[in-house]
Amino acid sequence: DLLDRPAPTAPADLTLRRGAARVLIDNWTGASTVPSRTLYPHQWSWDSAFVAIGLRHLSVRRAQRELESLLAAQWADGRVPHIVFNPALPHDAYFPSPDFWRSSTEGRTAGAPSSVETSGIVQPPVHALAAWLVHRADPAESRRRGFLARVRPRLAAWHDYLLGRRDLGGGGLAAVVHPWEPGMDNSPSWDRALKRVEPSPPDTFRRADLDHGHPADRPTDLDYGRYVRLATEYREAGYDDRVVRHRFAVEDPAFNALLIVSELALAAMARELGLPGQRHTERAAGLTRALVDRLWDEQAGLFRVRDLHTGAPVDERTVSGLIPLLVPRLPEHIVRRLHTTLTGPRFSAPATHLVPSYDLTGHAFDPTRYWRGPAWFNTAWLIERGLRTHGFQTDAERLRTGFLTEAGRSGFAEYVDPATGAACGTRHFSWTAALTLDLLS
Ligand code: 9YW
Repeated sequence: DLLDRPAPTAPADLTLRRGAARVLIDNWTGASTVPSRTLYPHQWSWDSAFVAIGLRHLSVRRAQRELESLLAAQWADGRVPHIVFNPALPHDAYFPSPDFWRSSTEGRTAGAPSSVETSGIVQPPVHALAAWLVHRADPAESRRRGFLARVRPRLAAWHDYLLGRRDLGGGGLAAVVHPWEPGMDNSPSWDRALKRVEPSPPDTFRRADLDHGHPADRPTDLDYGRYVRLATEYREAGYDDRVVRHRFAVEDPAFNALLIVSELALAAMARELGLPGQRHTERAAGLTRALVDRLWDEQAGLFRVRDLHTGAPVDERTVSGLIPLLVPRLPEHIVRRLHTTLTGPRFSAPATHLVPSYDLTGHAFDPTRYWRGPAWFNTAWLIERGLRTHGFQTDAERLRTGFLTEAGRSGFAEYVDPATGAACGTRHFSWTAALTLDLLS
């Protein structure tokens, strides 16, 4: 089964395992896991998917709950919101807060739930992959609780939303409409498109992230002004994709690669449930063709973001362009080129063996500022899986070892300097811990 990684051979590190489990226990709220008690105190969408992938090694029940609680906040149009707010927290615990998004009132036409407050944008679709891996961890328990039967229709509606309302380019890929959606907020890939956006004045919002994060590790005030403007415009259009003219609209390689792998997971779920799954296999094939046709850059040796306003590829090299290595049926020459790029001077960091979020030789490279250079653990996990999918066992093993070393040394940091492993962002970060557990298992 291509969706499963073979069991690693190295002996598990008990101290690391205990440390990682401690993070997940501390960050569990009763129905889901917060990415960080301080910096991100609510439920985040793709974080929950990565967390479930790790939690399944501690408690399959909790891993199921993690995904079920997120999916319970799904909108009627199929979107899975990027944040589900904890009503017990004060509004200034995080910005933008529920009174900024106003989902239950402003999102009514788009089908936002009335019983819970959420954001109005989305994050990468890792969820079906996560649900399938959670099922596989204990199929008997999953069947007993009817886990797949309950989550599968919601996951299918989620993908329908992405491939329906969000195919803004009309080429068969899902578009993202806010830099928070691909999960890589301040990636240099968005810089040019964001120049078209007039920032909201700084005195119209208060950045709660700076109460807990170092300004040099975080996006700038100018970035935030633009994030706020785009989210405000979406809200003012009722989050209705049929009405709004998205000022920012791009096709992101990682987002779409995750959609492909998650479509394959839906096909596997359908088979398991004795339902027809052909639709999902065909979709995965169509998406793979569209990904290659629209985003592959032969000369650069990686996938590029496409800006739907200019119709042109964005001239930046980021980790997002390497993540499609995850896709099982990628043309062989593309697999080879991706491997060369990954092991070449732009993306190989010999001291940590991790993968920087941005080209080490690029004009905007910054080793500590969020998605403009630091190495993240979720992207390392995805690339490790991609390397295994295509038989690069030695490279995968090196990345796995680097991951485990740096995750432990950094106290499960949010991200690290790729050259030194120095911890950046918050510590005790959930997906770093969860994916550590997964790579140890
Ligand atoms: C923010 C929670 C989220 C991640 C994103 C990451 C960051 C939120 O934190 O975004 O405040 O900027 O970029 O990928 O899901 O961990």
